[in-house]
Amino acid sequence: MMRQRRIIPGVDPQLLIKDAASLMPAASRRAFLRGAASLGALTLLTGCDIIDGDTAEGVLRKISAFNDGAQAALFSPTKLAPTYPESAITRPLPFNAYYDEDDAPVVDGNSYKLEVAGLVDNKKPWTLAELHALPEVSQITRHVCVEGWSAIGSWQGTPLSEFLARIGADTRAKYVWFKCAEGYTNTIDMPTALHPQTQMTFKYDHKILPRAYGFPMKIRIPTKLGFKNPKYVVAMEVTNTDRGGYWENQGYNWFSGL
Ligand SMILES: Nc1nc2c(c(=O)[nH]1)N[C@H]1C(S)=C(S)[C@@H](COP(=O)(O)O)O[C@H]1N2
Ligand SMILES: [Mo]
Repeated sequence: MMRQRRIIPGVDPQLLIKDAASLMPAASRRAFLRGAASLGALTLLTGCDIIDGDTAEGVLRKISAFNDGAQAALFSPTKLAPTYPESAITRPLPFNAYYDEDDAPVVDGNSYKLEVAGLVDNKKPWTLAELHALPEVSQITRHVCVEGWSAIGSWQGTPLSEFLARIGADTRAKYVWFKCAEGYTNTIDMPTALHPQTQMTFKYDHKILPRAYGFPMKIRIPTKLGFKNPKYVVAMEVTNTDRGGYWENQGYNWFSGL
């Protein structure tokens, strides 16, 4: 069970999801049910935080007012996730993990080395100074947690595709697997790894990534639910073997796209 459970009081999330799906236009419904038919995905679809004062009826009303084309696009693996202006950033961005914030790993940036393994030409580990010298891009996107909350944040780093090119990764491989300082793990598919918005992130809101958000490095994937965004990443492996992940191994939908 995740640490925070935020649902509409008195409402069974599974029933709400079922009702919401039945109201969706056909194309959106198929994509929704194929992907993460979760409170998190509903949150993104309704464009509001369904835990913040919304009623089940309100959510269902918004769903029934959908524009089919626009909503179907949200689930496409090739489309870009929506981006937002600075003024839309949620302050503060919530912390989330399977433990309390005080128990978040403390990684020493001076001795940190990112281990690189698997189907790559160059397995040399990367120091933080070397990683910080990579070209920087920025995104303001919505982070959607499967538990039914979302928040808009500002992340800076280098496209993961850029890093994979530099280490000579075999991009015909099926997966990239990540290992985190406290033991959390996560596998993503290669198309997601190469998606233009998938970012190897070193900064939050233009400042060095705070401990809460994954210092020294996290993978930011705005097209995936929050749990597919590993924080405190210490190793990555390019592989043809699906090694699963912390939540995936406990039954969460593997793809978990938005
Ligand atoms: N290493 C690690 N990464 C993790 C988690 C975790 O427990 N450990 N939790 C995931 C979940 S469920 C969410 S919603 C996001 C929260 O990221 P944030 O604290 O930056 O908002 O981190 C994801 N990545
Ligand atoms: Mo999450």
